[in-house]
Amino acid sequence: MTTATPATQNKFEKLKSEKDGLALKAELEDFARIGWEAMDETDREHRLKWLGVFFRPVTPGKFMMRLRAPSGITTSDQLRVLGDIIQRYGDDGSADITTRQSIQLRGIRIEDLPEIFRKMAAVGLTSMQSAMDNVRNITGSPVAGLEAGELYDTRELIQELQDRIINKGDGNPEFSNLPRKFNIAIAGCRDNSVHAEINDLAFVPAFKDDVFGFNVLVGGFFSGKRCDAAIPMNVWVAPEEVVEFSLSILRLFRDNGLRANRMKARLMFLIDEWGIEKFRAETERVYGKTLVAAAPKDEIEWEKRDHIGVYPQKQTGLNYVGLHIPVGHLKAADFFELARLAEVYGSGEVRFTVEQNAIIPNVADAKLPILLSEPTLQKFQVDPGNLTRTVVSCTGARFCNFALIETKQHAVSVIGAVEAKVNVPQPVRIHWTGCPNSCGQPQVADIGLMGAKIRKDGQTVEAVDIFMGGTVGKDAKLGEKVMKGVPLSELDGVLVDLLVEKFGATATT
Ligand code: SRM
Ligand code: SF4
Repeated sequence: MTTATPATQNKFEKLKSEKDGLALKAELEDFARIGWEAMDETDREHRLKWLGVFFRPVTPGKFMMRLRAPSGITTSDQLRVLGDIIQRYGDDGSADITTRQSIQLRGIRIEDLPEIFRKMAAVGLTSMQSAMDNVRNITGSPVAGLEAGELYDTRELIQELQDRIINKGDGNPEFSNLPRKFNIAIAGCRDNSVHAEINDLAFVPAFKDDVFGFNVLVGGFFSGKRCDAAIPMNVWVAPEEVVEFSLSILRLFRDNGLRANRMKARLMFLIDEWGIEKFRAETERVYGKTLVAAAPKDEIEWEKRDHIGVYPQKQTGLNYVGLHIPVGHLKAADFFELARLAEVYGSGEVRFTVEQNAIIPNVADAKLPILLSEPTLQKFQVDPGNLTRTVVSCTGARFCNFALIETKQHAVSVIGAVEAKVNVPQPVRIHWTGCPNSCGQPQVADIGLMGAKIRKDGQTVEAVDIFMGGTVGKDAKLGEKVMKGVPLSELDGVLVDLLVEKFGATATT
């Protein structure tokens, strides 16, 4: 492992070398007993994240918990447990669907953690290694196994890879000290529903000599200082090789990734230093098998879909129903209601998307009209307006101390105001992110809004930088900053103008 000498270690390398975050698993009962204020500060503010538990400086004592939901899949039993966990916190208890198809819970009290972990384990939920220098939720098509046009059902592959990385939720010290966070996506669909290009390691469907497999992309990432799309590695792997191949890349990154400067510790910086040829050769060495060259073309050939609405499945007589969840925000009652709908109308499963929405699969034709007439579908709509349906937003200032602006509430109010002023002929994807870390992925949006602070009339005010030109699906491309420092108070007017000029919007009468 390339480690800096203690004198040159940054704060995070130091805290990792002093004690593995996974060690906190054995200390939860103690923390519950002594309370958050008496905890060691480094354990509380950093190492707890190895268990997926985040101290929130904005709401001290009310922790956030980031779960894992491979391919975004959950069951009604799991949703009820999640609702139950946050319900006891009243107004403090809430949750959000994340831009990696997972769920974050809010309001968590440290004294409840042992019981929360027991309840989650009983229904197969885990938050293990979902943050800090670990592998994040592995994304996959949210309609894997459901849609006729898919090339490969990636669900088992993604679950198996997660199980190996985090030892089925028990935690795995083999992968608990990476140089930095690591994102993996596996696409078996034709529309790149996972945003392959913004992951450190991505698999996209490709046929090699008529055999199905995946071309491999590496190094995609966003950060406050640099954003890059993933680049082809010139490797093709068969489905049965994906897990071992991924573990080899993780081992290579763990042992060789740059660690001195956290701003330069993502996988792309190692690729920069070595060049892609050496990176490939070193992967081959760790993998222990000759790597096959990439297939000449991949099979991503559709526009990216948002999965909102009613769609027939490949299983005759069944449909999946995509519900729009405004900015992905959920309360306890919403979890209970989603669980009920999934059980009454579907197969008890609910899936989450990277657009922070929910899908109820396996709804029989005969049950569709009754589901569509449920009052909840007024709130979680199947046919929202062309702007509302595509809004994505990161957490923002309400809970995130990096945020330069509040995001989710502004997203709802600004987009509502704009939608009242113009008719937009097609969906326009608008992504909000509270700071340059880009958790809300403004670079993949038609219009990306990144929080900023500016001086106006002698006052500091909330503003956004505007990104445009992000394309998704086939030939995905990152958008770029086109305007700086638009005050939030002027944003709806600026958006109306952009929508009219660039997206064919017309004024409502
Ligand atoms: Fe993120 C840090 C929230 C997806 C890039 N991100 C954070 C922290 C943990 C900062 C903090 O401690 O407050 C945020 C927690 C706020 C909170 O209370 O919720 C946070 N990131 C999120 C989520 C919840 C945004 C959302 O509303 O959906 C997403 C959780 C995904 C998940 O389920 O694991 C989330 N973050 C992303 C993405 C998008 C993606 O993965 O597709 C990115 C850009 C892609 C990437 O990572 O390459 C992203 N987050 C960052 C970064 C910049 C990373 C870097 O290399 O510098 C940070 C800052 C850091 O890690 O130092 C960050
Ligand atoms: Fe927080 Fe910034 Fe990420 Fe938004 S983009 S969740 S404000 S770190």
